[in-house]
Amino acid sequence: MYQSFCLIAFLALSPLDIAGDEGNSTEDEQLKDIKQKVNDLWLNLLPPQAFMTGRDRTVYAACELRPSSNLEADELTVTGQVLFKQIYPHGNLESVFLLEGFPTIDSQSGRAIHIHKLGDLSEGCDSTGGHYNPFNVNHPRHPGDFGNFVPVDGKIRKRKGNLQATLFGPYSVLGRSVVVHKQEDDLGKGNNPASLENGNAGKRLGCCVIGISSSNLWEKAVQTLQMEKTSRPFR
Ligand SMILES: [Cu+2]
Ligand SMILES: [Zn+2]
Repeated sequence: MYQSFCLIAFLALSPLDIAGDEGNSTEDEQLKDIKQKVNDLWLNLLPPQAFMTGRDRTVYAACELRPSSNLEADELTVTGQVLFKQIYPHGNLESVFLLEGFPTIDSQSGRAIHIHKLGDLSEGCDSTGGHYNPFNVNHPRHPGDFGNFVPVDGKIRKRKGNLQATLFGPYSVLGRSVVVHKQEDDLGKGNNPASLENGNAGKRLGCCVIGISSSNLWEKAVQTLQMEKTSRPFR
C-alpha cells in the first residue's frame, strides 16, 4: 500500500517540473491542483493520523529521557522529558524541555540537544546514530538541532516554538531520538569536519525515543514551567 502510494505520488508530482515552463496556464493550474491533492493525500495517509481523534487536530509526542546505559558510574545522571506539540498538517512544531541532573553550580556551559537519526537505544545513546539529516545539509541546519541549553539550579527548563522538525509526513521525527550531550554545541563554528556534522558536543549523557502521547504530559509540563517561573521571578 505504502509503496504503491509512493509510486502514484511520484508519477503525479514529476510531470509538473517538466511541463512547468511550457504548459499553458490552465494546464499549470490543473497540475498544481493535482500536486496539492497528492500532497494532502500523502499527509493524510501517513502517521500519526491513525492516532488522531476528535476535532482537535493537535498531535503530541513525548520523549522520556534516561541516562545512557553505557555511561561511567561517575557521570551525570540526566533525566526528564522532552515534549512536542504540533497542529496538523502545517503547524510549526513546539517543544518543552524539562530536564534534571545537571550540576547546581552557577556559570556552567550550555549542553547541546539534538534529534538523532535512530530510535535504537540498544547500546545506550551511542546506537542512536548521527544527527537526523534528511536533506543532507551541514550542522547546525539539521531539523533537530535545538542548540544549547544552560542549566539553572541543576535543571533545564525551556519552551521553544517554531522548530524545523516535524511530526508529520515523510520527514516525521516520530520513532527517532532526542540526545542530550555533555558539552556545548559549537554550532558549526569549530573549524573542523565534526563541527559540521555534530557540533563537537561530546559525550551522550541521556536519550529517549520520540513517541505519540496524549495532551496530558504537555499540559502538565506547561503548568510546571509557569509555576516555577512565578516562584522564581528574578531568575
Ligand atoms: Cu547530538
Ligand atoms: Zn546537527
